[in-house]
Amino acid sequence: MNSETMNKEPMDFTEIRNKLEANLKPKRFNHTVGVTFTAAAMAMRYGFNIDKTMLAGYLHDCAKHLSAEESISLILNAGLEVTEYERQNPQLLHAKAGYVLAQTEYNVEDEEVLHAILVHTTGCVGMSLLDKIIFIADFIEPARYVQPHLKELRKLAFTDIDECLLHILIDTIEYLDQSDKVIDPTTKETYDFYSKVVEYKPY
Ligand code: DGI
Ligand code: FE
Ligand code: FE
Repeated sequence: MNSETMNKEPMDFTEIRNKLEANLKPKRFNHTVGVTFTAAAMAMRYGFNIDKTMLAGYLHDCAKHLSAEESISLILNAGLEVTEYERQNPQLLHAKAGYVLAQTEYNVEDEEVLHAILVHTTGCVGMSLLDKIIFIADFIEPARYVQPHLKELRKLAFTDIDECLLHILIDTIEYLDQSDKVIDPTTKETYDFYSKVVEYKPY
C-alpha cells in the first residue's frame, strides 16, 4: 500500500472489535462476531493459525457501512479497479473496499488475511485454506437462518471443507439465478473450478 499504511502498530482484537462496533450496525457487528468464532473453530479443526483466522473474520465485512460511492472512491484511490459487474451489483463492492480499509484503518499487512477478505463474497479459483474458512464461516455462522441446507452445511464444514464449499457455491448460484441477480464472472469461475476438482456428493 502507500507510505501512510507502512509501519503502523498492529491493532489488538479488543481495539478492532471496538472500532467495528462503532462503525457497523448491531446486526452486522453480531454477524461479524459469529463469523469470527465460527472461523476460529474451523481453524482449530483444520490446523490453521487461529489469530490470522480471527483477524480475517473480524475484518471481512469491515467496509459494509460504506455507500457504493464511498466504496468506489476508496477502491479507486487505492489504485485498484472497479469492474463493470461491481458497479452494477454494489453489494459486491464491500469485499474490495474491505481489503483496502483493513490496510488503511486496521493496519493489516498480512497478505493471506487480506486475500481472504478480498475474495470472501465471490470466492476465487484455487482458494487457500483461510479463504475457504472465511467464505464458509460467512455462510454458516450462528445468526444466519434463511440459507437452505444450513444444518447439513454446518456439519459438513467440520467434516469435509471442500464438499462444504462446493455445496455453498451451488446454493449461491441457484439463489442468484432465482432472484434474477447478475452472477459475477468470479463467482461463476469459482463454481466452475470447484465443480471440476471436487466430487459432488448429495447430502
Ligand atoms: O456480506 P455478507 O452479507 O455477510 O455476505 P457476502 O459478502 O457473501 O455477500 C453479500 C451479497 O453478495 C449477498 O447478497 C450475495 C451477493 N453475491 C454473492 N455473489 C454474487 C452476489 N451478487 C451478485 N449480484 N453476483 C454474484 O456473483
Ligand atoms: Fe460480506
Ligand atoms: Fe459477512
